[in-house]
Amino acid sequence: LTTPSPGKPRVDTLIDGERLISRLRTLARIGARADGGVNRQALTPEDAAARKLVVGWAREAGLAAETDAIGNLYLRHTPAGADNAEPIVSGSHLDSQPAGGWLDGAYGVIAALEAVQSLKENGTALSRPVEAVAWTNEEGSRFIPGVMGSSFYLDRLSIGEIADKQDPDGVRFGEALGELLASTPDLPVREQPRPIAGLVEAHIEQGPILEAERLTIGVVEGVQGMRWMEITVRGRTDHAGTTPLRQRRDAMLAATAMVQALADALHDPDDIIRFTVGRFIARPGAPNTVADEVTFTIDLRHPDEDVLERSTEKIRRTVAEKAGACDADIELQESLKPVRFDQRIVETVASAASDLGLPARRMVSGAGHDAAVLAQRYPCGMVFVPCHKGISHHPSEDADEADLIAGAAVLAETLRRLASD
Ligand code: HGY
Ligand code: MN
Ligand code: MN
Repeated sequence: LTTPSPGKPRVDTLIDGERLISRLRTLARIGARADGGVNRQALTPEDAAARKLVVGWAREAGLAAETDAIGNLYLRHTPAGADNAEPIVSGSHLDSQPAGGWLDGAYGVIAALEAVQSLKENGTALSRPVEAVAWTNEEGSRFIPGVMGSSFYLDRLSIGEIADKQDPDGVRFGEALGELLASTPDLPVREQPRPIAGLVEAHIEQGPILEAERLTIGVVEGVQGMRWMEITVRGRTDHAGTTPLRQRRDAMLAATAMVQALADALHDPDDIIRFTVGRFIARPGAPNTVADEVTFTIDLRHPDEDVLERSTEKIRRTVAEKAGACDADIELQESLKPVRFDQRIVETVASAASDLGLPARRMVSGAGHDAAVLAQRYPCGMVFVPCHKGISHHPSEDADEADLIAGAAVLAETLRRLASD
């Protein structure tokens, strides 16, 4: 896999690959599904168990562990004399999709822990602290929106404004957060987010490019833009047997007509626009009662902000046109502009991969990440590794152990270079 030249860094000396894989396998057991996937949704007891496991490993490694008001984890190594320098940070998320895999998010947290711990154990000379982070609720699959922990860190979101958000079972975010924080009573809570010098996130590609080109490392130059909306269609319940169709205000027929019309309106022959309706809930949900309320989600993605803006206008027009006798409204729940990562960090990732003798290419991320949030204010970058058939957000998500180890070594070498300036 690697053809390091003499005097160059080596994958097997930068990190402990066995420890990385062993921790990933142990973590995957928390929220394990019978089909081999993972269901460890944000702020569930499984999420709390994962946080405690990671904090335990960090403390065993002698790292300083802290949390904050939204449950982000900060696991820091401060070299002698570097106390007042802003840290170089690396991390991702521990929460998963309901039918997710063992690597989305978890890989970035465990690779960051491995990199920070190895830099400490190797006694690497650094002029900055290095810190591994786990951001709360990146996925947004249980509590909308996603990237909550990283957004809170940047003051893009306050806990007060989301405390009453409910999950599909009606559980309040504020209540679930209280239980999560109570699960680690001995963790110091940071009152204020602290500035950082830069951030690098490791992640599986969640797409097919690296595997198809038989490459080991993706040097990520940016992340495409993303918007989440919730459409609510309101009609009237009626008896399914006695109510003539001409008198109905059928929210189900209006909403299904909208979804098809939206797919047609946003059709992109170049297949760059990503339009997804992932959740569609009809109430009251009785077979013999006309639905009076349907809510459905839209996940819209594209690398160009103007296209996102024009597509959002098309969505507004189409929803209004197809509402018929019903009322319809659109709530914009999340909006992340396309991001170009910091050139210096991108070049550092590229040269670390090259010095480690790893085949790599530059690319843009189709998936969203916490690094795209942090990049609104701080220099950021990402390291990708291939995943099998590009599959993610699916129980069969998987990757080669050698690639996972190589990606963590590139991360460690990148952090070393950025924290040695
Ligand atoms: O939705 C995303 O792109 C990320 O995987 N949560
Ligand atoms: Mn992820
Ligand atoms: Mn994900």
